[in-house]
Order: sequence, then structure tokens, then C-alpha cells
Amino acid sequence: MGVVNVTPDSFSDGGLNLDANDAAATARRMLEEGAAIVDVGGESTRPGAEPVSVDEELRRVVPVLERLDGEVPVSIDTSKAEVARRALGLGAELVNDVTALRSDPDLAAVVAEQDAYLCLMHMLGEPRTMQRDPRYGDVVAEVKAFLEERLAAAVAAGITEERICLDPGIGFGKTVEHNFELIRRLDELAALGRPVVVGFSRKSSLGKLLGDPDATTGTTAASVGAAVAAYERGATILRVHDVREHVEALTAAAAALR
Ligand code: HH2
Repeated sequence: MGVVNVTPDSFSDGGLNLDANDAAATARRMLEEGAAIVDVGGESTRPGAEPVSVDEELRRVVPVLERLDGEVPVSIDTSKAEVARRALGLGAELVNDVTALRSDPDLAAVVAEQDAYLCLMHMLGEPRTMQRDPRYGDVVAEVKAFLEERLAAAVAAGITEERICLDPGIGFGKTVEHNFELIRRLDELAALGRPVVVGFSRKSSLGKLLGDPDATTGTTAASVGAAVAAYERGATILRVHDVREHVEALTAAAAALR
């Protein structure tokens, strides 16, 4: 899954794809580089980010989806029912909701009515404050219980279980150690029986691991290492910014692990 952030402020690619033509070109390039789907988002959820209005989010993502014209498999990274509805109408097939259907009460019905795919992600708190001293007893057990509960809620709301994937939410209310423990024990999340999505790409825990306590991003090489480890522990979808490098590494890893 390639990442295209149509935002001025995303933590690693903010501003790069704010122009709809640039964003559409990036999405098409990612498809050529081997992405199976491209995740288009109009709202940054980086630590400290402020929410964006529905109108502004639509203004950012709709022109991109219009330019892609259904030719690129698209995931819409949104928590808003209206944005999801418009995106699905323009050909998007997956709704990636980092709030796991907890922020907009109308979103579940939109996904159910359109029979779209859905990604439910774990987050502790909200982006504005989530990195202020996050604590867990057992991070993996707590994330697993959360995802299990949100999966049941989504199914109860009429969404087909076979269309739902789950994501531990790397960096969303987690320390460096929490993030790596989630990858180390990813098989426990895969045991829920749904495909697991992992988005470690460029996240600050990678920069911190490599020795910079103030890092806000991580390198491509570190991202690839984390993605290969996640794949080995059962991840099905890797959400990444550097598609070519990840496709090459994962192709080799898949051949070696077969
Ligand atoms: N991470 C980000 C955004 N959306 N969705 C899922 N399912 N999993 C993730 O790990 C995930 C996500 C944050 O990364 P990015 O989109 O690059 O940055 P920003 O939120 O600043 O736009």
C-alpha cells in the first residue's frame, strides 16, 4: 500500500503532493513500482496534528481521485463519512479509518452500503495528545482486545467481516518499545483471523532506534527492515512511502521464506 498524503503538514511527505496533478502522478508511479493499492489522505494524523474540516479534506482529495479516474486501486485515509462516501463514489475501494469507526457515527453505514473494504486501526487517545507518555500493561493484549471489539462492532453495523483488515497503529499512542513489541508479537494479532496492516514507514521510532532521541522521521532502509520483519511475523499489507524499495525487499523476503 503506497501512501499519498495530499496535505501541507504530513510528517514525512507534507506538501509534496498538495497539488492534485502531483498527487495523481505519484499514485500512478507507485502502481508502476508494484503497489497493489494507494492510500490517499487529506488529513495529517501525525503527533500534534490539528483536525481538518470536511470541506477542506474534500477539497484536497476529490480532485486527486477524479484524476485517477478509477484506474488506480485507491484506499481513502479518512475518518469522515462524507469524505468516504465521495471517495467510494469516485472509485475508491477501501476506507482506512485510523479511529476504527469511533469518530464519525455515520461512517459504518457508508462502508456497509457500498460494501467497501475497511481498515480498523488502533490508536490510544487522539493525534493532538497521543504521544504524551502512552502506557499499557501489555500493549499487544490491549491492542488485540481493542481490534477484536472494533471488528465485532463493524460486523454488527453490517460490514462484511471478510472485507475488514486490522492495524496495530504503529506510532499512534505508543513508545518505541511498544511499536517494536507489536511487530515482535504480530502473530498474536494475526490470530484474530483478519489480514493485518502495518504502517511503520518513516515513523519516528525508527529514527529514535538509530540514536536520535528527537527524530520525527525514520530512514527508508530502517522502514524496509521493519516491513520485512512485520511480513515475516504475519503482516499482509505494508503501508509505505517508498514503494519500489519495499516491493524489492519484500519480493526477496517472500522468496527466501517460502
Ligand atoms: N499511519 C499514518 C496515517 N494513516 N493508516 C493506517 N492504517 N496505519 C498507519 O500506520 C497509518 C495510517 C501516519 O503516516 P502518514 O500518513 O505518512 O503521515 P500523516 O498522518 O502525518 O499524514
